[in-house]
Amino acid sequence: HDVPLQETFDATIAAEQRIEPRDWMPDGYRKTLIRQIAQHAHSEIIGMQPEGNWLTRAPSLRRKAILTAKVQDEAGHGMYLYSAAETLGVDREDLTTKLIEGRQKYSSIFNYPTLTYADVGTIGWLVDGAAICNQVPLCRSSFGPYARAMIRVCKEESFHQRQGYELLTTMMRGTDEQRAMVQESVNRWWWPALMMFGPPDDQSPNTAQSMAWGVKRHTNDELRQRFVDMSIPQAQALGVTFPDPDLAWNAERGSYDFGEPDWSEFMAIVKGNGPTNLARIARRRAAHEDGAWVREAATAFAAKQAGQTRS
Ligand code: FAQ
Repeated sequence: HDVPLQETFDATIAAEQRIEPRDWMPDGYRKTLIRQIAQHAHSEIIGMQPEGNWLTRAPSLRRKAILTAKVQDEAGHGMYLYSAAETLGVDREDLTTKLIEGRQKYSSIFNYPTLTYADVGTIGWLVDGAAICNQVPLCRSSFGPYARAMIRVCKEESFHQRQGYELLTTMMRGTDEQRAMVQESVNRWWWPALMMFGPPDDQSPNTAQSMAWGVKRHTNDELRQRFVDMSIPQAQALGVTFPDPDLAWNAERGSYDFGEPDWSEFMAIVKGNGPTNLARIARRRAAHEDGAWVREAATAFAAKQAGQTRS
């Protein structure tokens, strides 16, 4: 009764059921998941740096506690995601090596500097907002461990998004100088946030296959549009504008029209030539090297424990 492996896989995908680590899967499916999950994990880990920059300068104990919790959550997300990638037969150590050697990508958004404290709020609102928009559908991704990891990640990202928006509303109730600081920050982050969704669909080599496999549930442009539509009322409530003269309600489509992000800037950043790419990787490399003694100690301790169990 041997059903060919490919047929079983195709039937599982067609029935909207989950592929699990021990199931047979095509090499391409495994490869694309490793690529996407590793890139996602690296983004969470590198993503600690821009906001971590403000930990020692948060304006109050409350803000510092919130920001510390958020940055720690990002580390946790990286860990769940590396674990999900490991179920596909790769090793976290190897993925980290690829990241610090520039052989695997991380999100373009983390290659911009955090120049003012308002950036902490804007990142929460727009960057975590974009991340949620992209990741909620990934809770239905066809690969079980990835989809399950996304559920908890999304719950935590919702808290991150709220803390950012609440921070900005507090600043908007402050002085003119604080309001100007929020608007200036939003001006810098709006276009990079739109680029998080990836290249336009007609320039996205992976989308069609990833949709067919149920790895992705929507195209890059669909999610970008959804994000624009949900962000505009939030901006109005906050009292800020987005730096796009082409933003306009399109009654026919029931959506907002918007301008074209600068894709040459996106390509430069993805290739490693953004304003902070080198510094981000150098910092990650130093943290990894400085942590070598912890890994050695943990390995020695585990070996000792294993020895004791045997005797
Ligand atoms: N940055 O064919 P596609 C967070 C690459 S949220 C850099 O469209 P795909 C939370 C892409 O890898 C951020 N590279 O690719 C947080 C591919 O290159 P490759 C992380 C990008 O995979 C908040 C090439 O361009 N979230 O961390 C980007 O079908 C605050 C062609 O692109 C995720 O990773 C980009 N923006 O679609 C943490 C979500 N876009 O690999 C701290 C999961 C594309 O062939 C603080 N990932 N590329 O060499 C995804 O949903 C997808 O991978 C996309 C890209 C939508 C990002």
